[in-house]
Amino acid sequence: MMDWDVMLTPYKQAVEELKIKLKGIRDEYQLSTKHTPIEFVTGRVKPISSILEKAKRKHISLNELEEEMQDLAGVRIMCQFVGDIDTVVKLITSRTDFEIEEERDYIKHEKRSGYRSFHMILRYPVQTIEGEKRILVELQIRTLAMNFWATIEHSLQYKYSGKIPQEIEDRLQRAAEAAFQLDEEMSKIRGEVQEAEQIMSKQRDSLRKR
Ligand code: 0O2
Repeated sequence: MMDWDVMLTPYKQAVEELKIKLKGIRDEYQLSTKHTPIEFVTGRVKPISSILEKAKRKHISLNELEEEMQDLAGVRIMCQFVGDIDTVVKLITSRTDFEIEEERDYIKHEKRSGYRSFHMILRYPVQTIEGEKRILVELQIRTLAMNFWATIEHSLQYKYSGKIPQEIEDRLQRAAEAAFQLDEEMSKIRGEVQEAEQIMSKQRDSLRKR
């Protein structure tokens, strides 16, 4: 018999530790004058019912769960702009407290559903009373617009038990395109505002020098 509490304890620990570390990055940015690439962070350990459902669907046996189900521990970072995702990926890559096992770029290569997000599989060391345990954690990095779409699509998947009617699926794909356009427009607006600010600050500097 699987003791879920014992098995999932290091995963809970990893999620809590990573949430604190990532919120720490956000706090550091907020104290500086720089734009914060992390808007907010969430995390969860996969509920047992979802683990069992996914194991069945993907033919994963319970004894290979820890290596084969890479999202038992899941942490999500939300960003304001698409460009922030790159900044976060670079920050994560430069860290020395875990390793990166895999990257999946569903932003460049969006899923058929319309899903967009950047996934990183981390090998994270948890200190347990039995010694160090190096577990897998799935980190999802996405914009607020990507998160809005994914959250609603996910709850519809649940509502329709994974069999969303074709007409709704088509509309969700169009909604994903609208979310993409929204991200593009927000980045453009931000770029133009920054440009205008730079021009104004240069003008102020030259007026001061006169
Ligand atoms: P949860 O906890 O309910 O979110 P698969 O599960 O077969 O799609 P795989 O190999 O496990 O794929 O890895 P993948 O696709 O890199 O990551 C799986 C997780 O990404 C999912 O977890 C979702 O959180 C998210 N995701 C992937 N595709 C979609 C999608 O089309 N729509 C939404 N809303 N989210 C997606 P789970 O397993 O669904 O678990």
